[in-house]
Amino acid sequence: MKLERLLSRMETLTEQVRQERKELAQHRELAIGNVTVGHVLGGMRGLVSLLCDTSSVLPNEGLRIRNIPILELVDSYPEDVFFLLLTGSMPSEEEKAEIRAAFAKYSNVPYYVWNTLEALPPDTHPMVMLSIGLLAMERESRFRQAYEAGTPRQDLWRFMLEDAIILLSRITTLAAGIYRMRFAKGDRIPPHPDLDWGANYAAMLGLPDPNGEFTRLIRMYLVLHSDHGGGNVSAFSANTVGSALSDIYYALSAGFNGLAGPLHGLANQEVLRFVMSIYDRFNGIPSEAQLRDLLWERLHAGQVIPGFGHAVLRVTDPRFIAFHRFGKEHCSDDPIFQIVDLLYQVAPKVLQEHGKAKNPWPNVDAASGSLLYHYGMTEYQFYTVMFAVSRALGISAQLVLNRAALAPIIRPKAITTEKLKELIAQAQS
Ligand code: CMX
Repeated sequence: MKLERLLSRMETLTEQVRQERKELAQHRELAIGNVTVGHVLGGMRGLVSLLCDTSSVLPNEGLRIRNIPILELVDSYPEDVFFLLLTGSMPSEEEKAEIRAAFAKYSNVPYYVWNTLEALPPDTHPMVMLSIGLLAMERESRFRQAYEAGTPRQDLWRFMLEDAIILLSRITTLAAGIYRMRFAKGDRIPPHPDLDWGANYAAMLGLPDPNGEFTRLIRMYLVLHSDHGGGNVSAFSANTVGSALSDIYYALSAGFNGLAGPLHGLANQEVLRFVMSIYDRFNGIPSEAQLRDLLWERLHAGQVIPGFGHAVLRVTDPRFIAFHRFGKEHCSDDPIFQIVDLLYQVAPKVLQEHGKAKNPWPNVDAASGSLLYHYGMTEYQFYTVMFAVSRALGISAQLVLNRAALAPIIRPKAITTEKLKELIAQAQS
């Protein structure tokens, strides 16, 4: 694998990170927060207990990748953002060429993966196909082979990086192949070695793109979804699996299985299903009052408003802002986008009045699907695969960095209800 420039950057970075961790470890007794009963009952929400340097999510601002606000990266190429996630700086022109070539080099998916996927029942969810496709390729993991050959722990990050590049190189081919197979779009379109990662993906999906707008959307989509800190379900699950020295195929598949949940990545599918149901019910675009009544109806029925709210964010998600701007510019006449736009105006007010959600503002999933739909990707069961392909960038970078830092196995301690009651009684007496 010809990655001399990236490898040399990573060698320096690895030394730095290990030195930094050693210095931090000298303060291991310093408390940075309290664990409360609320944390134990509330899915650890707000409990600071993970280290993640690829990106951070600021409640009042949103995502920063290596401290760069995400809105400053919307025109970047996703493979350059992978380089940024991994190393902390944008690649030079030479480094860009190197990473682009590496992402193109391994883009052919082995035949046995297609055979495995073709054997599945035709109504299998595309996320299941993606997860199975990745696991089927696990036999090729260079990391596992290196581990079995007795490679010292200090050097394993190199093999995690090789696996990451091969996997990223292939995942767009795999995802596009799943799209065409699952939704009867015709033969698979082979990867084109001269195209950048995003353009290649757009081309392999095979949707019409006469003026390159869809390709631009895909590149932006891949960047916007690339990472979101370390505590979200998919990143946390993948890193937990990776911390047991499972290779990237096991780890990413685990993370994606979490992404497939409706409270996480599947929300973009749910948003489109919801928007389409609004369109069908009103035979077009509802009035503001009609939409407000419908949202209340949903809340009274104990259902969430998909695409709104967030576990960390307390403002409109900047990723939503980027998609919304793109929609305003390119699809403002599309009724599906118009309903998304109307929801943006009405839903926050309803959620505020309802008073439960801590964040009434739209998240990334509120607009992304309507844009894919506009360009002909009407099969919304596929949308979480789009999300997963993008998130593979950030999670892979996190997995490589955790191996470079020699991060230990993740093993929090659980407590029984009985013990919790005992502690509460003690505190009260
Ligand atoms: N509609 C209705 N109720 C909502 C809501 C929404 N969009 N968002 C939050 N609430 C409710 C919660 O269900 C919770 O109710 P209970 O107290 O009855 O359990 C209450 O408000 C408080 O929740 P919260 O602290 O504001 O939010 P959480 O951290 O518990 O959950 C999230 C965050 C994203 C799961 C939630 O906002 C939600 O379900 N949103 C809709 C689904 C969605 O868009 N998910 C995509 C998130 C982005 C991603 O991770 O990919």
